[in-house]
Amino acid sequence: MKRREFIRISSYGVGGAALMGGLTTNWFHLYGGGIPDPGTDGTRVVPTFCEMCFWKCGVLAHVKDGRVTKLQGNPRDPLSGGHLCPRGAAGTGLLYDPDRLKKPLIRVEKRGSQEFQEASWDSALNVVAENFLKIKQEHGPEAVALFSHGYGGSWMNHLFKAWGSPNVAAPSYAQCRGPRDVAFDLTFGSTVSSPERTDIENSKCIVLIGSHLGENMHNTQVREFTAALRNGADLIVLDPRYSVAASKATHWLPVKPGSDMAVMLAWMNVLINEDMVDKQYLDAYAYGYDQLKEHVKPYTPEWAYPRTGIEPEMIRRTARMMGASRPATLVHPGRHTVWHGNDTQRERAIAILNALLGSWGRKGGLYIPASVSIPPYKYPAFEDKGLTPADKPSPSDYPLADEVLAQGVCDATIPGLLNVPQIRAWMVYGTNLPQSLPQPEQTYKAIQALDFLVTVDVLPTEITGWSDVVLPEATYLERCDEPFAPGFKQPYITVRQEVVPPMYESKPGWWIARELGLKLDLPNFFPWKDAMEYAEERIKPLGFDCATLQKEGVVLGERKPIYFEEGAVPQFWTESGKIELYSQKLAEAGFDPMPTWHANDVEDPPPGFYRLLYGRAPMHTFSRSTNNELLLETGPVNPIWVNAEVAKEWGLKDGEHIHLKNQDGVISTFTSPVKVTEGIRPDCVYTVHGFGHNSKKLHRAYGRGIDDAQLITKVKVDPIMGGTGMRVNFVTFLRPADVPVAAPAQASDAVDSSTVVDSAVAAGEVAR
Ligand SMILES: Nc1nc2c(c(=O)[nH]1)N[C@H]1C(S)=C(S)[C@@H](COP(=O)(O)OP(=O)(O)OC[C@H]3O[C@@H](n4cnc5c(=O)[nH]c(N)nc54)[C@H](O)[C@@H]3O)O[C@H]1N2
Ligand SMILES: Nc1nc2c(c(=O)[nH]1)N[C@H]1C(S)=C(S)[C@@H](COP(=O)(O)OP(=O)(O)OC[C@H]3O[C@@H](n4cnc5c(=O)[nH]c(N)nc54)[C@H](O)[C@@H]3O)O[C@H]1N2
Ligand code: SF4
Ligand SMILES: [Mo]
Repeated sequence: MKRREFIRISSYGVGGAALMGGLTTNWFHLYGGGIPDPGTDGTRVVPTFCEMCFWKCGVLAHVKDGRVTKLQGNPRDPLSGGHLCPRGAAGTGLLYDPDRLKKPLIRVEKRGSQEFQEASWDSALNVVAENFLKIKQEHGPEAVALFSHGYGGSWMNHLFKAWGSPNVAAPSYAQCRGPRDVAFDLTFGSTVSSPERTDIENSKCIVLIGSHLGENMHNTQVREFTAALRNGADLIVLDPRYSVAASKATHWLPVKPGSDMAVMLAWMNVLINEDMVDKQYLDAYAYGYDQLKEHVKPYTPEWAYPRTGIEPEMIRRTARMMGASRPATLVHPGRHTVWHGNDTQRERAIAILNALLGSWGRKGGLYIPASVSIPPYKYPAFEDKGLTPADKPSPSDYPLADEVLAQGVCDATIPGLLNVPQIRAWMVYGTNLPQSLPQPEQTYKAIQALDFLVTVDVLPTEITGWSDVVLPEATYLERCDEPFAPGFKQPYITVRQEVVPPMYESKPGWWIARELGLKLDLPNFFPWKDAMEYAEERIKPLGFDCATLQKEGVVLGERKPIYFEEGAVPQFWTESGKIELYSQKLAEAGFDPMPTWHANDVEDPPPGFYRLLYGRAPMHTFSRSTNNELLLETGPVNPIWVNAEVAKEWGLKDGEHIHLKNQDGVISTFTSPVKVTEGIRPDCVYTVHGFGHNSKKLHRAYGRGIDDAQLITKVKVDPIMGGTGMRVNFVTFLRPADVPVAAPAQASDAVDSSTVVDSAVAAGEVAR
């Protein structure tokens, strides 16, 4: 194994990829301002669905002279309702991004340094297959791991099932929704899934704990949110920051970060004491009400006040507001829920509040989704070798984790860190691990320890620079993927299809998985010739064909009852068959059976430091859109929100560029402008995730803003399910002139060299 250097992928000329003009003027207003559609300038309209984020809105793509001229929402699509968000409308900014990966690349050693060489697909895939097979022979199939994110990842997941590795992980679990899914499953026997089963539209009282709808731009939710507010719904927002949602709120509660559990326990106390719970519903469906009633007795609003900063009267008033609208009160479960390491318990408190208000299964609460069920493709049975994932030191750790932990797979790659068989090779599909896993120094350590790394991506993001082989995927507008039939209010099925042929030498994921499958001697698992033949086979039993689906984009299923009051069956797949306010399963595993306040759960920032909070911007999706020319127009950088008093203390001016330095001495490579504001508590700062790319081949994104992931060198792991709590880092301010010369802090060539990474690796001995 050789040490990897970060390689800058060289560009191969812009060719036919010049960005189109004309598009930039209208797309944003189409979503926000309801400006009339300017009409198509295309000659062909192709339905498909979006992948600018993971929500999957239905799209109508207009094509003229072989080019995509406009992307619109498909009015037949229940999820988009005919509207795309700014990112969805800017999909052409990705399709025609001149920085796209264009040809397969292989790392080679030349004159003592490493560089990429362009290669044919056949030779690149041969290198992948040879390495995978060699590792399999020496260490078993489980020594090869897959990280994936995005809908196209399903082809790689299938490949890995056939290959026989259990080490398949995504940062969208232990770095995102994991605690929420486990908590709701413990309480109701089902998760809230994606799209979330939130009936925001019909809600009379919406409670947002963090969840910053309006900046978090999941289309359906934002549209329903706007509609509910227009209809006069109450809105209660808990957020240390004056978010877009907070600006619309009836009551904004600027809670001390990490103390949400205390507010929620006090809400339970008031709801129970003042008989504002849905007693009939609880008698019929819930288990453990009496224990809960006893348990929350000490958690009065007066008790919560010093812990949360929220006045007792405000806690009472908001509890009464929630109680008055029950069961049409929705305490939103959120999505990015890995905050402080006690996250499953915080999410349990959210689940329990919904139960007390009787909102699970009820109109305006959390509905029971219905879907068109598509039969699976009939493959031969996958061989069960009894292998278990290597993501935990022992099976008794994180006992309720129900998916593989991405940071665990990373740790299992570092020799000697976990007492498990070492992982030797990674395939990385659609996830930029240096920016999506916390503790990037651990990620770099793991990458250096690998025998082999192959990446499937569309852009030269950071992970590609560390790869031995880079495979350029066709974007979502150039490929077919699996048919999509989510659980939703209206059952439906939709299709992703090729709007225009793949540009350059890029190939769709299904093709890459199939070719690789054949080279890995797994032909039985790839009997179909292409994705359409595969889809045809699966859709046939439903009584229509792919041609209909391709033409319409969406076929609606039969509407089914989605609320208990209209006939949805109350079924809870918990051990007791009831809603578990008291969780026997948690008790048996040695955890609090009911959410409990532990004063030491959340540490305060040291003097001169501020808690680093992060979130979303409406016009960006993580690190994947910050090179998109259309989106950079409205979101060019990620300002650092600093409380006005704090800014005064430090003499910071609005717009002044600063570095951030964290508690472990890590200094952000790049700078961001300060946003001086009253709209954030003085104990924290905030910025948007996804900026601060250090891959120079992202010509527009390189060097723009601070990368929050770089500063997340500490995590607090949720003992229940292994989620990495990431809001436990503290930062202070550093002016560019005060940055020590030796620190990896300059926006220079140095960031591309292995020396920077070496020092980061050496500094990062923090255990997870
Ligand atoms: N535009 C856009 N939309 C997206 C995405 C995107 O990339 N771009 N990504 C999607 C994905 S995958 C996810 S997971 C979601 C994430 O979106 P959410 O689930 O909404 O994420 P949160 O972490 O809940 O929200 C961040 C908010 O939490 C606040 N916050 C920070 N700490 C605390 C605290 O201790 N208590 C409280 N009450 N609030 C706190 C922050 O100030 C910020 O306003 O967004 C989705 N939507
Ligand atoms: N510091 C920090 N870390 C976080 C978060 C945070 O807010 N802050 N958020 C967390 C959350 S909620 C989530 S869900 C995860 C998400 O983290 P990731 O899953 O890593 O998501 P992205 O950052 O969007 O990474 C996208 C990668 O996919 C590539 N890509 C885009 N489209 C395609 C495609 O069609 N095909 C292929 N093959 N590749 C494609 C992009 O070029 C990029 O390299 O990150 C988590 N990690
Ligand atoms: S929410 Fe926006 S980016 Fe996400 S799928 Fe829908 S239109 Fe695309
Ligand atoms: Mo996420």
